[in-house]
Amino acid sequence: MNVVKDLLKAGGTAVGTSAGANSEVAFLADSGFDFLLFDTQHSPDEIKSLGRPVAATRGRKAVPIIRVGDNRPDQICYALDQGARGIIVPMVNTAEEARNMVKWCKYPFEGERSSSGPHGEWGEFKNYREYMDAVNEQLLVIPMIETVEAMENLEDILSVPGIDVLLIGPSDLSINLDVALDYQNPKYHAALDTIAAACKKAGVAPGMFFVPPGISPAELIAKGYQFFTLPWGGWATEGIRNGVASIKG
Ligand code: 3PY
Ligand code: MG
Repeated sequence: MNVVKDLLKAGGTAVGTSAGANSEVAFLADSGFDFLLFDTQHSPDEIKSLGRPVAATRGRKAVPIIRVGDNRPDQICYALDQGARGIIVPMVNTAEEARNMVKWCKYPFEGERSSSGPHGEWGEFKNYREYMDAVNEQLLVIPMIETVEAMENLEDILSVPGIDVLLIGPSDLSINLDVALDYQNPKYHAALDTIAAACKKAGVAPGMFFVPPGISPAELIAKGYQFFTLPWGGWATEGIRNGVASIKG
């Protein structure tokens, strides 16, 4: 019911791309990506404007995931109500913040999510309890690790039940490690390795919001990373150019 969840559990790699309210969502969701990441922290999109684009993923491969602007119950509730099948929260620095995130993502009695009826694509259920249990099980809960404080609390954060992916904010992490945007710095790579090792021990998938310049997807996968986004524009342009050239010569 959630291909990303199944992929990660099987030790595979989930590759997604960024999408927004004005993206060609149906096209992107059928292009082979495992998930589409709708960002509301660093984009002009408001969470409540994402209902239509998220609905456009229904029946298609890619799972819609929304990044909210802050770790707040209202923001997480709005994103879930748009039909998100995964929630990303930025700057989760402590175990308590991670516990709150999980609590606001899950229906009772695993959490405190408020009900407004089924939203999104979760399948058919005998009754509402079965639906809520399925969503609690299938929803991707993805806190972001972006600060030194979060690095110091890494194991505590990872011990919180219900976390599927621990997602690095590549630029914020580099800034907070005082190696701003220096993605080749040994200190940066040491942090990536520490996070990957801690995730492996905890049975949580390590992820990167985007693949930083100068680091290849293969390098990330070799480090154990299982979840990241890649830009799609170059591939689309090349494919369309080839298609048009095949007709016009
Ligand atoms: C970061 O690089 O810090 C992110 O959160 C990606 O937007
Ligand atoms: Mg960030």
